[in-house]
Amino acid sequence: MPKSQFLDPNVARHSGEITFKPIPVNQYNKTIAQEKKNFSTEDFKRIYHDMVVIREFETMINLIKTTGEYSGIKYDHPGPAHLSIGQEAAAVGMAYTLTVDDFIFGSHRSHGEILAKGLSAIHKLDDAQLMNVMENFFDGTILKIVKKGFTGSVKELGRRFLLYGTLAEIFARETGFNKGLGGSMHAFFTPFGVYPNNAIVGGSGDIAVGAALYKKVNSKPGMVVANIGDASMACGPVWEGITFAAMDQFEQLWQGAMKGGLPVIFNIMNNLYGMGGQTCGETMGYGMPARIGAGVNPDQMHAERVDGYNPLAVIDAYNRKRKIIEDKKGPVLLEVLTYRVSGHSPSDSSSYRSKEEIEAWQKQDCIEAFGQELIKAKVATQSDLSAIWTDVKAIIREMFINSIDLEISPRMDIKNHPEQIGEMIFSNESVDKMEDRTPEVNHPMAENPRVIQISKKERFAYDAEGKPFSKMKQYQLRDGIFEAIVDRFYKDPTLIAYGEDNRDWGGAFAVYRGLTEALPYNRFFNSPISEASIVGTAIGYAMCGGRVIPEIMYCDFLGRCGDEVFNQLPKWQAMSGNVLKMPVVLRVSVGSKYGAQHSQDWTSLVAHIPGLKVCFPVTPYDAKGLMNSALQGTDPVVFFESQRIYDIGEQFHKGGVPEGYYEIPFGEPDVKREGKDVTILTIGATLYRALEAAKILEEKYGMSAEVIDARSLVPFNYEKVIASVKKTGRILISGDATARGSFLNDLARNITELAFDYLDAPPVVVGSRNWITPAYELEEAFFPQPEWFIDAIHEKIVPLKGHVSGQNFSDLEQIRRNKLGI
Ligand SMILES: Cc1ncc(C[n+]2csc(CCOP(=O)(O)OP(=O)(O)O)c2C)c(N)n1
Ligand SMILES: [Mg+2]
Repeated sequence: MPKSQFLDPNVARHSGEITFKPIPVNQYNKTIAQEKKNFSTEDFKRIYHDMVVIREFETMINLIKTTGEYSGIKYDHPGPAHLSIGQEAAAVGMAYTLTVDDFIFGSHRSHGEILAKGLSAIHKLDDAQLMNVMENFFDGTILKIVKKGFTGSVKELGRRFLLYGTLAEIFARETGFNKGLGGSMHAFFTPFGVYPNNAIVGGSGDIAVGAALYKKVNSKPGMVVANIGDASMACGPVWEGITFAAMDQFEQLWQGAMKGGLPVIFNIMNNLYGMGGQTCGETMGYGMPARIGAGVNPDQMHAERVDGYNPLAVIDAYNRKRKIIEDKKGPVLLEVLTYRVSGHSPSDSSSYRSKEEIEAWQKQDCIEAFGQELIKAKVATQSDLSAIWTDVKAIIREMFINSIDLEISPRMDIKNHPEQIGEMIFSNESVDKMEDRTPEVNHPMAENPRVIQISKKERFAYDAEGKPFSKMKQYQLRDGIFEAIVDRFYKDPTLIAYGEDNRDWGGAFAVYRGLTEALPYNRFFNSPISEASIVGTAIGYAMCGGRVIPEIMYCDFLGRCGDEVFNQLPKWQAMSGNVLKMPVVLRVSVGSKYGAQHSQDWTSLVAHIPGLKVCFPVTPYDAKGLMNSALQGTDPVVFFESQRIYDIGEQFHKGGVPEGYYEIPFGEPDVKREGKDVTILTIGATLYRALEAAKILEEKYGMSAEVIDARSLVPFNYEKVIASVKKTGRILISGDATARGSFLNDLARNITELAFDYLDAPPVVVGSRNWITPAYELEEAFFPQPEWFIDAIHEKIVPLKGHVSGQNFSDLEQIRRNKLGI
């Protein structure tokens, strides 16, 4: 139902002031003696142990990077290593209370967080559950390695499993947690609640929010922690993630069990530095990151700074913050103060900070200080602590030896299986629904006003005499997209859709009209104007097991979610070692009429990125069939639509657009008009101008053109195009993308190579000019027009008798334009 929230001018215009509550700073002040009632001796020792594991693990890698050996064993690790020596208490404190159902996301400096969360999960899982995880992960491959010759407990086995899997991943072994395709900066292990770490700093800022959205919408237990660096607090995705997480609608519009805030904690690991930039005093203005909470919402995100040099202070904060999350009062902002004693990376000469400063922090070392407190409180003796160190060093040494042995821990055998990485780029699955339960909807589909309205439309554009029905009567392209989407909403309970002005407005171009009536807020809602978080949250949502349709209103706005579209959406399936799936259908509308920043066709840009499927259907039949395929799959799809033709009827598929479900496979171009003298291959709405050109060619020059609609860009099957070229010997390729560096050129190159023997002339590309898109009234000078096709054929392929070109397609002009870069 449309919302009804009256905005009263008398209230809005009332004078007053905004007040802020104090934000707590390092207020924890309990002693170990006081904490004895909350922690057993074993608990205290476990905290110490977990910190020692991280310290020794990072020290090992530091030694390998700086001296080429550890514990007398030589090894060369050319890859990255962003270590967190000094930050152990912050990591262990963060992870200690988390359950296996709680997920953490992080960044490049996450070894400590992976180990802390992994150890916490191993402690919480019972033996049977833990064995089950280990036996089932990659068919027990890692378990077999760490079990060999080992006779200890299941928990001990778990610890070996965690250390080995992480280390093998860092060293790019196929036996690592992500088959060696993630590496140091991206390693993760979802069965322990460790979710992707991001080398694009701040990248987890919106992805983690999507994971929290998944938990909320699908009623899954647990919360999500986004571990973000203090310097990355400046990054767009972090701010956009916070904005998204703090939307009023969760409290004010979402209903029933869905009402209330997102279960997410932004955990700012404040080690006071970026690489070398000092966040307090130089590169940021917040003084303390916790301050930011004050500006976000009236709850001030329940922000506070806690002392991350004391693990108990962090644990105390997490116990309090969990209550807030369970009360559905999230999001929470927690600043955990810490210090990185190690360099940003092992090559760091620490030119940006003084020796005195490092030494001052080392004097208060979190592990040393905690150990002394344990001894003072008689919880442990020095020899207890020494025994922990001895034990940890021994296991790390053993796992190190195993992980560098090429027999035990081989790399991916790319020589013998050269396509192995290629095969991991897409999951190519066909899945009706991501979970088996009844989808939540407001009414039966047949009662939906849009569905009823569409049922009265003509599903083919022309009547029996070939006369077109009126626009209002025709089943339109937007109806095709709607039908596929609404069908999936009634099939897949995990499916959600959102974007700017999606709900009451019906989407900026009325594709979604009717969905507001059909779906509750928790399945269909308006997002903030925040393209990064629209896509980023969708990525997090899909990673956790849901299916999602984010929407970007204008293609030009893709730049605003560049990182999400270029680095996140396409890469995580392969980077995870195929642990993750990515069923995200990103709808992108290509504009026209609105000038330079609202009319760009960026299909080429997206097609360039490995890991994305890309399509651009331009008929109602194709739009419905391809959307059905996209929504049946488990791969990320960028689904382009054109604002020129949302209202176009079906002119090609005889019998009209079927009412029932059907799929059009990705990658299959479609012959929209048969011909024998020249092939015209188009991408997007250019099809209709190519058909006009074909008509002119026929009528004026007696030339019969075959027009092929690419429909998909990635994947793309060339066979049908080659078959056409075999017949015609000529091909012109066109689309609305600016020609330079375009997918059009890619098509031309491949066709040249694949059909060279059949071509009478090189393939000709007719794209848009390499300019800004001008105002609507001047668009004809920019986008390919029907006459341009004729001119290009005349000048570059075969002279047309009596034709005088309007456009200059001569070689000289081509050289001139390229010289000028236009
Ligand atoms: C988007 C992006 N910009 C820059 C970098 C290079 N870089 C890697 S780590 C880092 C500093 C990050 O500082 P912070 O967020 O405080 O995390 P810390 O390194 O202190 O753990 C920078 C600039 C990057 N990886 N990603
Ligand atoms: Mg930092």
